[in-house]
Amino acid sequence: MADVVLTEIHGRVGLIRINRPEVLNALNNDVMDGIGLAIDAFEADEAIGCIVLTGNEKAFAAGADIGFMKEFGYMDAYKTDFITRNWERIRTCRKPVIAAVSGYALGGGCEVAMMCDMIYAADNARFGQPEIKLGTLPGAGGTQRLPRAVGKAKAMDMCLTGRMMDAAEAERSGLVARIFAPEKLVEETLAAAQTIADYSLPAVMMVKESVNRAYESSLAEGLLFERRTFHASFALEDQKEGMAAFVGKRKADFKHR
Ligand code: DAK
Repeated sequence: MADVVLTEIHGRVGLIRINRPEVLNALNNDVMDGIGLAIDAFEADEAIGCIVLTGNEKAFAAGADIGFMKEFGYMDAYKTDFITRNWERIRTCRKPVIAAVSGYALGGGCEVAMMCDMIYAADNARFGQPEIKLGTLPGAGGTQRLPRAVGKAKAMDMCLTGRMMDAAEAERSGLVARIFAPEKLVEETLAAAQTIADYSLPAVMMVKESVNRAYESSLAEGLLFERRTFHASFALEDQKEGMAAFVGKRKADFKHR
């Protein structure tokens, strides 16, 4: 059986590829465990500064594996903490994770993309939360992250009708950061990830932590968190190097300290 999750290293970027093309990359425990293990390894590796999660040209992931969950009862789901155990690892990663989405990102696939720090999409990308058509609802953050990304009106529309949003609408609505041609998606995402990975890793982690606060606290609390983190950045060797390099009109040589 082929590995359902593949990894590659490109410079300071760790690439994770979901690999179940026969079922449009439907997500099961093996896939989610594989993504978690890959993140564990890239997070522990000092030589990695940014992570990219992708699928193939036809599908990022068409959702959780429907065949696997169709016979589940409430007790099975509750007692085994269904999917939650291995679905939270992307959220807890402290290095930036970029989703590179081509083709379908539906249900759990859309939710996994939204767990990442940002989404770059191919122009053929289709996003949706079609769980309503299956008699259920998004269970991995879709009803929470989608309204934060696209606003209540579009989130309600997507979750209640189960319709798909194309890449242009997703970018217009704030779900997607940038759009590329499908054949350029991974290359361009890796290039952006490399740019991020070449900056000071602790500064990058502070930016990620600080922006995420915007979602989880009031403006006053978020501003205080940002201010304290900004102050803390003056303890970085890389801050001294970055500013000295600017004044000296040379390229900064960050040591990630
Ligand atoms: N699961 C299993 N198999 C899938 C699949 C899925 N989600 N999506 C597609 N496949 C399989 C198809 O069954 C088909 O297999 P064969 O018939 O060839 O054996 C193969 O992939 C190719 O699919 P199609 O023949 O259907 O391809 P089309 O191009 O005609 O259509 C499609 C593409 C994406 C429109 C269609 O496949 C589709 O509607 N797929 C289902 C999309 C969907 O409903 N996704 C949401 C699933 S529910 C949780 C976390 C997450 C979740 C739940 C809980 N917790 C943390 C608690 C998530 C739930 C979901 O995602």
